[in-house]
Amino acid sequence: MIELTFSAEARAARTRGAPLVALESTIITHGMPWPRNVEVARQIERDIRDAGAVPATVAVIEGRLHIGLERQELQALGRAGEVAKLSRADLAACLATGGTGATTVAATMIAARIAGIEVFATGGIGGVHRGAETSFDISADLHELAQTPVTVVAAGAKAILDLPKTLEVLETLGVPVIAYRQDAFPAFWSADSGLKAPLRMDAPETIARAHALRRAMGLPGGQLVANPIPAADEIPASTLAPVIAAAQARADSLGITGKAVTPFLLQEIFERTDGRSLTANIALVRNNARLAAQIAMALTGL
Ligand code: PSU
Ligand code: MN
Repeated sequence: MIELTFSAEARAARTRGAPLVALESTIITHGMPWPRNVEVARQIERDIRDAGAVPATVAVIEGRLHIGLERQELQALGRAGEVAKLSRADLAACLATGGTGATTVAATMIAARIAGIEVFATGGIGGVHRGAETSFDISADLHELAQTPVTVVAAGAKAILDLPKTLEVLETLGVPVIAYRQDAFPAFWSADSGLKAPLRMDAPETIARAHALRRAMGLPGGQLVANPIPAADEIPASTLAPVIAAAQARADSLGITGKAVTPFLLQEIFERTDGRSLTANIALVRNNARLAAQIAMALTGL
């Protein structure tokens, strides 16, 4: 059996049956620059506490799967330069070799399931990349949503992706895609991708009920809650479109492939928007953390 290392806070929450929200660590190590990344990670944890739930940031440290990080562990992870990016394929290998790594959406969902945590907040999930018809680059996050019963709150899929194809794959895999309080599927830095989301819900309690019903029916897989970025923080899609196209062209010309693609594109967009993409990214993750806390609380009330 796998031995989990709980933070003191997460362990106490489990003991008293308090609502927990899992958080990923790849956005700390590969999505944001030091030292801002650690400040933001702590802020997100505070947002979850302020909303009435308990945060559990997931990572692998020296071969141990951590559910919740102590202050100094989070600090060390955010500061370390070369940390592995762990998805479904890498998680067990990293544990077996005593390695250290940050968990993606897919790997965090796996860890959350093992730890009995049903709700998880992040920025944006991975999806089908542009040009996937030749590169075959489809994030393992989508397959994880199809098999692991965790409700993931994200601001849609990152706008660097091919969003229509991402929605098609989610539909094929039978993943409920639920837009929160709007009809449109959000596009990470913008609230509206121009695509309609397959489902819409307006209350955390409804999302919690749907989650519980899937569990009662024995359905594998989770739900994707697509929570739009608050209007005040959004970057219009028209501003971003040329930036994303230029970043993608650069990635293509440099021959970037595999798990390097997403971090490369995010860094390019950060530079090309003078950091505005990061400000928006932080706002949307905080917004997702608050909603995830509400869903987790609603679930414990059921
Ligand atoms: N969102 C961000 N920054 C990130 C990611 C998401 O703002 O770094 C990470 C998440 O961990 C997500 C991963 O699971 O990118 C997807 O990577 P890939 O496309 O290689 O599956
Ligand atoms: Mn990929």
